[in-house]
Amino acid sequence: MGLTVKAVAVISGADNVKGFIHFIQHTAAGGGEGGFTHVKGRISGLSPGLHGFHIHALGDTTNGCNSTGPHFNPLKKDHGSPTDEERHVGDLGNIVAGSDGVADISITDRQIPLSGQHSILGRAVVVHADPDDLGKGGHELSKTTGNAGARVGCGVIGLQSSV
Ligand SMILES: [Cu+2]
Ligand SMILES: [Zn+2]
Repeated sequence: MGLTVKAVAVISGADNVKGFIHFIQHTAAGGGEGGFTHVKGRISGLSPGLHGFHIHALGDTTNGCNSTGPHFNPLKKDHGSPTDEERHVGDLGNIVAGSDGVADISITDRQIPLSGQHSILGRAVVVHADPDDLGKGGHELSKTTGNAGARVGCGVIGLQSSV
């Protein structure tokens, strides 16, 4: 079993959007290929339905979620779905809020480590007003943002005790 690193983001934003997102990195034994990060949490205060969900490049919330920069994209690729070869590192697809406005989140991804060159620590996780079209909507923003609309909630990803 490899090392574990933990982080957390406290989500806040427009209206009543709030929640917690936990990140647990499972490093492959020996530190090589095969590690993954489990993203788990709950966000409330959303409109029912799909909401784009991404890691943005900056942990700067001085102007709310608008100052968190673009999607984290160290490999200079186009926007896509988390399962696409062509995707931003920060592309985590959509989360789904129920009729009560609550989204329960559980995502496993191999491109968002909490250590090393492409670490997401100190960056922001952002939830959007609209669905992410995963790069396939044919809109002028599809290949950069998935045309997911306003940033309704966000939080900076900070290191958490791994004990
Ligand atoms: Cu986003
Ligand atoms: Zn993207």
